Amino acid sequence: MKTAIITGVNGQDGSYLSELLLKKGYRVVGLKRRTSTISTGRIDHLMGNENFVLKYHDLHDASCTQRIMDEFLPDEVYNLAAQSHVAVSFELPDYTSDGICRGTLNLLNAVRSIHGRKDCRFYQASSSEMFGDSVPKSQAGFNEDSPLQPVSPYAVAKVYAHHMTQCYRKAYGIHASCGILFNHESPRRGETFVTRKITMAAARIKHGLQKNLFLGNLDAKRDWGHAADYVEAMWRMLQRDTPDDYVVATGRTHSIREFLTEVFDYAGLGGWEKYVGIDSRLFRANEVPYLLGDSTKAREVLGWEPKHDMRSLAQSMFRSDEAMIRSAQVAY
Ligand code: NAP
Ligand code: G4F
Repeated sequence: MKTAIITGVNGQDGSYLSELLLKKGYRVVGLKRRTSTISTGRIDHLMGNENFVLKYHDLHDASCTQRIMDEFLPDEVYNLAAQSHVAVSFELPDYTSDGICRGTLNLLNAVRSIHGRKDCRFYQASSSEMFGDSVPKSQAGFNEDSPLQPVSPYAVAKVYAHHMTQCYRKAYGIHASCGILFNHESPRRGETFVTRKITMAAARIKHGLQKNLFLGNLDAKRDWGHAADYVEAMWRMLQRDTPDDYVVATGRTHSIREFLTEVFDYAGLGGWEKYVGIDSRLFRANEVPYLLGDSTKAREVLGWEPKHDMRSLAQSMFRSDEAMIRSAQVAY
């Protein structure tokens, strides 16, 4: 039985990746940080699985990282933990950078320390945010060779972790791969990311629980896929004989305005303009205006294909949020 360690196991991606690996017969050691309220909602359904182990860990604690690596001698490590909200990274630049940069380095050092004893493979959660405000040279979008031009503390830190992962691969022969994932969402997406904020608001407006929705920049464009599809690509990267870096994206981009239109029309609310206000406080100090990913390499080398597009994603997120409201109403 293979053992995989997942940092940030209770996050959106950690929960889908845990399900995937448990189905494949892995023992999953999920790492979560301590929080003052219970934050295991996305993984509660896995707690009874005898192959699922939950341990406390924090990106900022190198000794804990090393101890866990020595205890479990994993076959695969997926580094998904991060303060992952771009706007928040402008408010908390030290904390965000320290967790992503130091935390990734702590993990790479721990993997290196067991390298002779164990063929341990490493996955780094790199991000399309690293392309920043640059413009793709090809109409197909950004690929693995596109220049990185980060414009947020979060993205600058992700570039550091990305390059450090490549450095450890070259210097020490560690099987370390970076997935440059474009935005991926799901019904489990955090409530303060724009897609989930929109689907929750539409469901609540439809059921009389909310009147308005306030947003920032509606013109930015994102290449949105489904998180369940994207964790499959992470796993495939670590099954290759040689480590490498891969863009994972749908190859389609849409504005926030288009996502709003899709959700509010699907909800039967008509034009979103009746409900949505613009709040200047939600604009960012720097914006990433346009993201479109060219995942030709992942498709050809990994045999990976996304199953969802923006439309099916938006509709499934709205249905899930509406079902939650309906079940709460039944409970009352
Ligand atoms: P997410 O839902 O925000 O999950 C992040 C996880 O990291 C959570 O479990 C969080 O714990 C944990 N975490 C935060 N700070 C930590 C710390 N100091 N020590 C230990 N754990 C900590 O993010 P996601 O959407 O699943 O994304 C997974 C990874 O992929 C992240 O690294 C993100 O930056 C990257 N990424 C995401 C996307 C995307 O579109 N989703 C695209 C590209 C890259 P709490 O629940 O306690 O906060
Ligand atoms: O949903 P977002 O907060 O996602 P963002 O900034 O693209 O970052 C996500 O994707 C990255 C991959 O490219 C990940 F690395 C990162 O961890 C995260 O998962 O914002 C999307 C867009 C932005 O242009 C933002 O300005 O939506 C715009 N937006 C407009 N109004 C808003 C809002 N974003 C948020 N969060 N909240 C708003 O009210």
